[in-house]
Amino acid sequence: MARPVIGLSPQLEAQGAGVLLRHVYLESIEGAGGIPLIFPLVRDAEEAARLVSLCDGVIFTGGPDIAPEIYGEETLPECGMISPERDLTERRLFQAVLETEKPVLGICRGIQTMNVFMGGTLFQDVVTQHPSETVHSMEPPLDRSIHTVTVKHGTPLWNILGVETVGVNSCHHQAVKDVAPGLEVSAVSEDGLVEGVYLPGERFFCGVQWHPELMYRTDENSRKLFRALIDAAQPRE
Ligand SMILES: [Mn+2]
Repeated sequence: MARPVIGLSPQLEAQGAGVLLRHVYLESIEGAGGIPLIFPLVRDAEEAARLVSLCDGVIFTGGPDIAPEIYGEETLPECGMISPERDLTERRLFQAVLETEKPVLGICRGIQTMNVFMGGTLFQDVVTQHPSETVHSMEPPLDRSIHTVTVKHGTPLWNILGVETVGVNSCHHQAVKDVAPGLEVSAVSEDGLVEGVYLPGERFFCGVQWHPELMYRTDENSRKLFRALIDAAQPRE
């Protein structure tokens, strides 16, 4: 069987110095049997559609905060660094992905990308807007569980992981607030934050707030998630 190609949205270095991506994303895709391909900054819808057409699946990766104006909110002082170029690139890529049936996985910022570009909103700062005892911005090492999430029975995520409670890492200071129309919740943290979403239907469309790529080497649940993406992305003749 041909190995599926998985496109990844890039992290941008400050002041346009370059694009980069933590290597664990690539290792996780390769480990699960896929071929990773890092996207460039995308100039327009045509470029986005062409790039997506070259891939069998897409991952929206972690990164800085999404500009609150995109979901119609004033920027609070607690909002972090934003990247307008990345917001634009991912808006174009996400629109292109939505026009296909290709499998898509959103990781950390990626679940927020999915939610915002489908019409949802974010907590701009979890600590001030959703205070709790649960640590969502953990200190390194990041390849360990810091809180649990409850996986909703019967959701695609539950079908993939086969468990109702999973320990996850957590490196986010923002989170899904209002879930976008059309999206459904698949996982909730112990303090009630949305940590997983999906689009109902046959297609693999999964967002998670944690970082399975950072736990790929040590955590079977993380490997299951990447394998499920690669399975769904398998080119069909
Ligand atoms: Mn968390």
